[in-house]
Amino acid sequence: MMNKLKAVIFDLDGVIVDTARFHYIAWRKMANDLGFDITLEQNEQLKGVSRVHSLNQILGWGNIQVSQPEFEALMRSKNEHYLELISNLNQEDLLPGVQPILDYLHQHQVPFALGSASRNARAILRGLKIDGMFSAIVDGNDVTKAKPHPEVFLIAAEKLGVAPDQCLVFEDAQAGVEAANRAGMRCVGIGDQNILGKADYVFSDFSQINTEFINQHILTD
Ligand code: B16
Ligand code: MG
Repeated sequence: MMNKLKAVIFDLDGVIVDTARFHYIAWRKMANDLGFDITLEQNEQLKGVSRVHSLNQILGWGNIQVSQPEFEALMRSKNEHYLELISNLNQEDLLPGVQPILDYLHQHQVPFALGSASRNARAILRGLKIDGMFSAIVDGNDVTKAKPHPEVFLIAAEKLGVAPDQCLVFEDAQAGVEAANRAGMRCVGIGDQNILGKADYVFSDFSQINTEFINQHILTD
C-alpha cells in the first residue's frame, strides 16, 4: 500500500481560482500599449512563473528592450491594472470542487498551505474568504527563486512542520509540477495530461477530485 501523507499544498492561480484570464488582460493591455500583441497560447507560458520572468518573456516576444526603471514601471502599472481587475473577486470565484475539499481537510484536521508564485496571493485569499483556513501561506513575497525551483514548496512544508515527502501538491502549471517533483513531493496536476504528464496524477479540474482520492493519499484520522 502507498504510504499516507500528512499535509497538502495548494497552488493558487489555476487550482483555487482562475486569475490567469486577468493576468492576460493586464499583460495584453501593456503589450498593446507598447505596440504588439500577445496570444492566449503565449499566456499559457506565463502560468506559474513569476512577475519578473513574465515581463522578461513578453518583452522578448515584442523584441523590446527597456531600462531597469522602465521595467519596474511596467511591472507596477500592470499590477495596478491587475489589482483593479481582481478587486471584485469573491467566494463565487472559487473554482468548482475546491470548497468541499478544503472543508473536508479542515474537518479532518489535515493541515494545508498555499504555495503560490503570486505576490498578491494573500489579498486574493481574503477576497475568496478562505485565508483563515490555511495553516501557512507562502507566496511570491517569501521566495527568492521562482518555480520550477522547489523553494516555495519547501518553505511551505517547513511552515507546516511536515517533511517534503509527506506533502501532496496540487498544481496547474508545468513549472509548478517540476517544482513539486524537485521538492520530492507527491503531485496532482490539474489540467491537461499532455502538459502535466510529469505529475503523479492528472485531473482535468478540481471537481474530479473526491474525498475518496483524499482518503487514499492523506491521513485523515
Ligand atoms: P503576481 P500561481 C502565478 O500564480 C501565476 O500563475 C502567474 O501567471 C503569475 O505571473 C505569478 O503568479 C505572479 O503573480 O503578479 O500576482 O505576483 O499559479 O503560482 O498561484
Ligand atoms: Mg498556478
